[in-house]
Amino acid sequence: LPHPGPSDRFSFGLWTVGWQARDTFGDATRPPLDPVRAVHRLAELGAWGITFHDDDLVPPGSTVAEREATIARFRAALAETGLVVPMMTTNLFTHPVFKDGGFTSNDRAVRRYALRKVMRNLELAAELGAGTYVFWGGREGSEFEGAKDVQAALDRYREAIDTLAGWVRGQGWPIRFALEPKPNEPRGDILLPTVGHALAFIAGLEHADMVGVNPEVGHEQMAGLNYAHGVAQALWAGKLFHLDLNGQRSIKFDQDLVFGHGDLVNAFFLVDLLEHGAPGGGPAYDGPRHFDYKPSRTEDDEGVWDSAAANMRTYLLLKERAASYRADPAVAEAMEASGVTSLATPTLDPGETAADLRADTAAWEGFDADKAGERGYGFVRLNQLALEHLMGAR
Ligand code: GLT
Ligand code: MN
Ligand code: MN
Ligand code: MN
Repeated sequence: LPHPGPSDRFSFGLWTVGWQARDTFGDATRPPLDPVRAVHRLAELGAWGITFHDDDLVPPGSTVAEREATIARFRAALAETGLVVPMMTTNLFTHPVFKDGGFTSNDRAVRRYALRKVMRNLELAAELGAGTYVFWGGREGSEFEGAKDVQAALDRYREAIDTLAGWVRGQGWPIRFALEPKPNEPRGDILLPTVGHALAFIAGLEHADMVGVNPEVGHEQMAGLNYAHGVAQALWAGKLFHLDLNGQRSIKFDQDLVFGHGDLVNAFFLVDLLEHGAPGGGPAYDGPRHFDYKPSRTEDDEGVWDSAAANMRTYLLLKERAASYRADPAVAEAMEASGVTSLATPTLDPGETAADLRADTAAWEGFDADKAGERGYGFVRLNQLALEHLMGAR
C-alpha cells in the first residue's frame, strides 16, 4: 500500500481531527484535542500541512498574552515537525453574534465586527505564511425569503471581500482568497450556494484576480451536483485555488465522511482530473490536497487517527488507479472511439468565420443528420474500463 509523505501535500483542518463529535442531537463523544498533539500526530501519519480557523487555535476569550503564548507553542510544534500552514480561515459562525451572518448580517455593527475579526487573523496568516485564506459563509443566508434582501446582502458580501482583498494587496501579503460554497446547513439557504454561483460573484469583484473558489465534495453533492464537474469548471476558469476533500452519500445533511467513503466513482474521476488534467489537455491542479472531513461520532481517539490516515490512503490508491487508467492503451482507444479526445478540436477551422460556415454546404445541406444520429458513442464501454481500473481488475 502507498505511504503518504510531505511531497503528496496532504493537509487537514484542525477542526477535522479535533472535532469532538457534538451534533444537533447529542453531546461530544471525544475529549478536546490539543492542537500541538494534532500537529505531531498528523506529521507522523505523513501529512504536510495543517489549517485552522482563528478560534480553533486560540480559544475565544483568550487575553492578548494567552493568544501569543498559544501561537508560540503551536509554532514550536510546526518547527519541530516541519508541518506548514498552507491555509487559514475565520470562524464567523459559532458565536451567537453571527446568528444572522457576518459580512451580510442585517446588523451593521456585526458586519464591522466580522471584518475586524477576519483582519486580525489575516495578520497572523501573513506571519505564518498561509498562501490561501478561505471564506466559508455558513451563516450568510436566511430561513425566510422576507427576512433577507438578497441583493443588498450580495452588495455587502462584495463590499467585504473587496475591502479585505484591497487591504491584503496594500500590505503586500502573498495571500489569495478562496470562497467555499455550500447550499444549506446551518442556514436554511446559504448565499453563494454552489461553485457556479461563487464563480459568477467573483467575476464582479474589484480584485477578482486574487479570489478563487474552495469547493467541497459534500457541499456540491448535497445539492445533487457533480463535484468533478464543478472542479473542472473551476479549473477551466483558472479559479481552483484550494479544495476540501471528503465523502457524502446523496442529498442529505452534510456528512463530511472520509474521502472516497461517499461516491467512490466520482472520487476516482476527480483524482484523475486533479492529477492528470483533462483528457483534452486542460490543466491539472497543483495546490494542497486538503481534507475537510469529520471522524464519525462513533470513533474513539484511535479511530480519529485511523480515519485521518484513511483519507490519504484512499487518495493515493485512487491516484495509482487513475494512472493505470490513463496508461492503458484500451482506454486510449475507447476514448478515441467515443470522441472524448476529438472534443478538443475547435468546431471552426483556423480563421473560419460565421459567414464561411454559413456558406459551407457540407455542414448543413450535405450533412446527413439521420445517418450521424445512428452513431454509437461507446461511453458505457469506456466507463466499464474505468470501473475495472478502479476495482484493480486491470
Ligand atoms: C466548517 C464547514 C467547512 C468549512 C470550514 C471553513 S468550517 O466546518 O463545515 O466546510 O470548510 O470555515
Ligand atoms: Mn469545507
Ligand atoms: Mn462539509
Ligand atoms: Mn463541515
